[in-house]
Amino acid sequence: MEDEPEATPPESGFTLRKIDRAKSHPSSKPPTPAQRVERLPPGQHLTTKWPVLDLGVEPAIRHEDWALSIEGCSQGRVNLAWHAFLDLPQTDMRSDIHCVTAWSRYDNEWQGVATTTLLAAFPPLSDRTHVVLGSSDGYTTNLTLPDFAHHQAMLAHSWAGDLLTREHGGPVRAVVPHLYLWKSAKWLRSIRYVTEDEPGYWETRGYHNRGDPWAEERYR
Ligand SMILES: Nc1nc2c(c(=O)[nH]1)N[C@H]1C(S)=C(S)[C@@H](COP(=O)(O)O)O[C@H]1N2
Ligand SMILES: [Mo]
Repeated sequence: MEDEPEATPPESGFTLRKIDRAKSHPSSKPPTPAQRVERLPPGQHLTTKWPVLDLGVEPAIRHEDWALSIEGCSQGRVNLAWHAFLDLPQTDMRSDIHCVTAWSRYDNEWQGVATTTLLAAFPPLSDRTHVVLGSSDGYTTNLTLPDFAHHQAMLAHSWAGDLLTREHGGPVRAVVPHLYLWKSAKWLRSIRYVTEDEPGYWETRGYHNRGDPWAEERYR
């Protein structure tokens, strides 16, 4: 056995073609303006863990005991039990989440009911402009009707194929990924379609009323 390192073989037609392709490949050129579009909102850093943030009260709710109250819809007031909720058309969605405390997490896979599905099944009365989400821990958060109806917004019961854990808001939580995560109410128990804006828990404690991460709407 020789101890000499192997000599690099001479270029062949094959390696020359690969070298040409490498030189002309788009990723070796500076990004075009469209490619420069950022996925991470300003001031955020990426995490692969999923931190738990809440008021410290984590209600334990059995799925068979869970129900969602919907107020201000054309049916009046509706109480939707777990099985009735599962009977609504189900949606899988993948979204990035952005917490105001500056972590973001990409590619969360949610299963549940899209808010557009809920809005179609239980349409708000025509004078309703805002939505207030209420949770079993006493938490509330407010949204405009268009933000609630965003194409990525949903009421999720599962994450990555498993039922949501209690700490992340199971049985059902809101997921409104185009806004900071405090808008995504965990342990969701009521949805009120209302006629004027009603700032919620954090919105009355110094947080921004809307919370668009791309505009860094963190605080008032
Ligand atoms: N019911 C309820 N929902 C809540 C909260 C809360 O305290 N109670 N905290 C909000 C905040 S500030 C954040 S950042 C996210 C955190 O969700 P996670 O614990 O699943 O990461 O939940 C939001 N939804
Ligand atoms: Mo938060």
